Amino acid sequence: MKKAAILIIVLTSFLNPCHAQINLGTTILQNTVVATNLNVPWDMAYGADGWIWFTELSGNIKRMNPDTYEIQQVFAIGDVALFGFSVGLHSIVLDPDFNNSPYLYVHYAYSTTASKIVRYQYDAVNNTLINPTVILGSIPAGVSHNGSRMVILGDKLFISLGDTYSAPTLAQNLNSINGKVLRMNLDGSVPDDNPIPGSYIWSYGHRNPQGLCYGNGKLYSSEHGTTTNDEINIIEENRNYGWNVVEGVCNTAAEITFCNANNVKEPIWSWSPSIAPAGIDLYQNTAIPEWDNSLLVAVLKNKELIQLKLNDEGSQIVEQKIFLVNTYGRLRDVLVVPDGRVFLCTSNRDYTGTPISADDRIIELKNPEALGVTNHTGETNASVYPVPSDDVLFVAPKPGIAFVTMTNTEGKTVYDAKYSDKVDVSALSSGMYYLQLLDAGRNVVEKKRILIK
Ligand SMILES: [Ca+2]
Ligand SMILES: [Ca+2]
Ligand SMILES: [Ca+2]
Repeated sequence: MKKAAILIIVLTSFLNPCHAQINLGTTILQNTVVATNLNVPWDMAYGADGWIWFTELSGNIKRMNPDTYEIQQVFAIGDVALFGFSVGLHSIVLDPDFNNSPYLYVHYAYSTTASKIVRYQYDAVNNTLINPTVILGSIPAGVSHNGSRMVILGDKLFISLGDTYSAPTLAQNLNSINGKVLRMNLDGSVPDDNPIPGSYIWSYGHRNPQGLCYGNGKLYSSEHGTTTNDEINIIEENRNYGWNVVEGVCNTAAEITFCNANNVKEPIWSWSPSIAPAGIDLYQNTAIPEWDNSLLVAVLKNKELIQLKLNDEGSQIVEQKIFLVNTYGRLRDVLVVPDGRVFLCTSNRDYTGTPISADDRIIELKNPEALGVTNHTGETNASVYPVPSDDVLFVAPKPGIAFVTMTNTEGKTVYDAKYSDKVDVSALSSGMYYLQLLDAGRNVVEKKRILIK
């Protein structure tokens, strides 16, 4: 082999992002491309069935086994409209009790002027989706700024919707559902206890919120600004988030007047110039200790992953760190799975991306040293196991641990007892929980997100 050829091979393998790492100081994360040749994966959601479900812009609904990385095409939606700045099939969310209540919800455009939220039932026998039911139809859509992310809390579905791009004043119009975060019952009806009687509106004054996640008792959202003032917000009931009058914080004379008159809620973080933040997720796991209690943000325009470290209450951002700049291209979504691994999806085949031949991709980030992370041979060195569990959870003894507590995703304590190596979880409904190990003074020593089957 010629020297030049060897040099090219050496350089290629050196530059190959498949083997990239992120050095966090103590923890060294291993990055692995685990899926290739996808077409604008838009939203990823972890299911109680243990699979990572995701959408592709053109209408595909797929799921990936997070241990073997096998991908299954579950369904293709037939009436997705593809137009504008990458409008098509957007968000997906699964019923938290998916194993007993096998429903999922998707949001997509079905014409160049309208989108809808459709519920499907999962047919596990045939591994397909059946019984589509329109939960909310005729949502005005634009060539851009259609949101969207969804979160289910208890028996309520939240969705973030944009201002449709061409009509920014809709965000302040309480007769329009655009530029809003909506809250609805799972059958699409308006909850009796919404702030405006008969209206889906939960919060308003949003431009294009493309990120939504829940934790710390809070609903967090990312939002695209104009050329400045991309935002991270904490979504509160019946609050005005300013757009199209206020951008970022209330700091000009006109903004201050408007903010005082309209009880405007300012962002907890903003970026200027804009970076185009998309999907977000909350990292609450000791598998990557440096990231514990942080928002992770997938960034499109600046092609990076951002960590926003939160204070203990989750009410403020205390530090920003930026990773993977120009490593995988545009990032559309980020997903934290219960064992503490993080998955990213690229958006390089969208209207403005510059794809490589392997695009689009899903990338796994993991701490190989972490407890509780199953390795590729299927062995586990977990301190809490089995995960998922449906009966008894074993908690390995650890010095100084006096109490074990568990809370559900809404922050309600469902288990609180003196330490024992066995926690009976048979009475808990399936879904995501936080398990905390406390010392004698009830200080949290370790916290894990776990899944009950
Ligand atoms: Ca997601
Ligand atoms: Ca705002
Ligand atoms: Ca401002």
